[in-house]
Amino acid sequence: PHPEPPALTGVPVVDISATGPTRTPIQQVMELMRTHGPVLVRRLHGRDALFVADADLIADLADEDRFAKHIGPALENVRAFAADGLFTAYNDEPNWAKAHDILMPAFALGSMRAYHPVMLKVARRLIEAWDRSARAGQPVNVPDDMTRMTLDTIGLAGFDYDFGSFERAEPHPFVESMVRCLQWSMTRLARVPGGDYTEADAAFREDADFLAGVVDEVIAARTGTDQSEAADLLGLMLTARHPADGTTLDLANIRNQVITFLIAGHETTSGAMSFALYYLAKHPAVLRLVQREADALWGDTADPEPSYDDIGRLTYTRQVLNEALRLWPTAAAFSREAREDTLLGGRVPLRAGQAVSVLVPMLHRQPVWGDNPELFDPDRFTAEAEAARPVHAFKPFGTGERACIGRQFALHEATMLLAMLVHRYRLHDHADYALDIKETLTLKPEGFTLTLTPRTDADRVHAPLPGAAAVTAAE
Ligand code: FDE
Repeated sequence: PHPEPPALTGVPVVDISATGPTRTPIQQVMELMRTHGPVLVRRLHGRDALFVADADLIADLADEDRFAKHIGPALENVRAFAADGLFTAYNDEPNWAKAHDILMPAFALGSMRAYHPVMLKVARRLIEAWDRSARAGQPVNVPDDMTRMTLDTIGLAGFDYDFGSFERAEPHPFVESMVRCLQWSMTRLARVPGGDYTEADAAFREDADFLAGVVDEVIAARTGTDQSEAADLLGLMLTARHPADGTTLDLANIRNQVITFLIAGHETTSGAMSFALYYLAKHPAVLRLVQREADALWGDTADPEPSYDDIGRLTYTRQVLNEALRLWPTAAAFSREAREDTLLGGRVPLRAGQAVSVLVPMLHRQPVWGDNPELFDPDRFTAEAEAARPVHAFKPFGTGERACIGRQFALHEATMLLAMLVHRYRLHDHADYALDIKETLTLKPEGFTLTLTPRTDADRVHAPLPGAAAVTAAE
């Protein structure tokens, strides 16, 4: 219950009550911005939401002294099943800082060394499944399989729990419930006053209870044995004491964190890998460059054993992922609030606590990205290009102290898998796939399938990388 915001002079107000929100609210606001510009108020049944994509305003919102994370209506809805987990905790809820301090070390870059073997093991499950499809000449459903891979990875790396997703024809029931919970959170935003939603709410309750039940099983599999010391996230949560007061996280909060990591750790990452594969399938010249990078590391080895250090060497593959995350940041919006009454960017008046939503895909299409922002071009992420760009122009992982804790985890997992896939397969866009983006709070290319054939030694590039050649020439 914040005071009425002041009238936003000069900011267009777009009332969408007549058409209503679509099933793709992010893409809807993107369209509104293409017409009305990168700062607008979306009005729905008298409720106003301020959206921004302007690079200068977002640089201002990144100022932690004046702005903080805002738990908007969407995250309030997610709180109905993730409560005070890291993603949905209020800034001043004591469990946020406590869990953040306890879990940060587990997500530092160096910790990825510990997760690497598990990530590799799950990558191989996916490859086994894709080999079978390739032999049978069957297409693979990219987002479905990426979701299997990321769920198994976060389950095993985080909690030593095996969802066994590749042994199932349909997604794990946990995923189906989770997707419905996220959908409920999203569609609840579009409710009409006076509507009857008892059925939807009852179905949601059932799904939320199911999620909690699975998580309790995960936790029970651990407690009672003496593996609680295990060096994964769950082990850490069960045993690590906060440096300041020596207490551990309580069990209710641990359950919320496990749900949070399972949600945050897999839909976003699988979407990112799916978009990256989509762009590779559509851009053969880029695909050849990623293949060349993988070939330079692993040559003709049919089953390479990527090392932890190899992943750091896959710089072009990482650029491809970044460029996919630029065009389709899978966590497409996040919200900030003013700590005190202020003028955003010196021009938009905001009251303390008032929300501003950052529409990341449109930030990533602003003029700082050049005059052809729709073009997929991984060279936007060379070290030089990045150094030349304002730091706050790229925000796929949010901003400030509430930014994504899982960033290194996601990037390590995704970079390794992409490189392994392009090293192993030729990708065929057999259905001439037209991008169709599904929104379940996160984004993914719905119905994107590929057919695969194994690459042979003759397909592999035996020439040195262009960078290496340039160094030799300079010497
Ligand atoms: C977080 C995050 C974010 C922020 C949000 C706001 O602000 O509201 C973002 C934007 C993100 N995240 C994004 C992303 C993307 C991708 C790919 C990812 N992400 C991934 C991941 C993985 C994992 C495990 C994760 N992720 C997790 C997470 C968490 C826990 C969080 C919360 C933090 C705090 O503290 O708050 C996040 N993430 Fe992420």
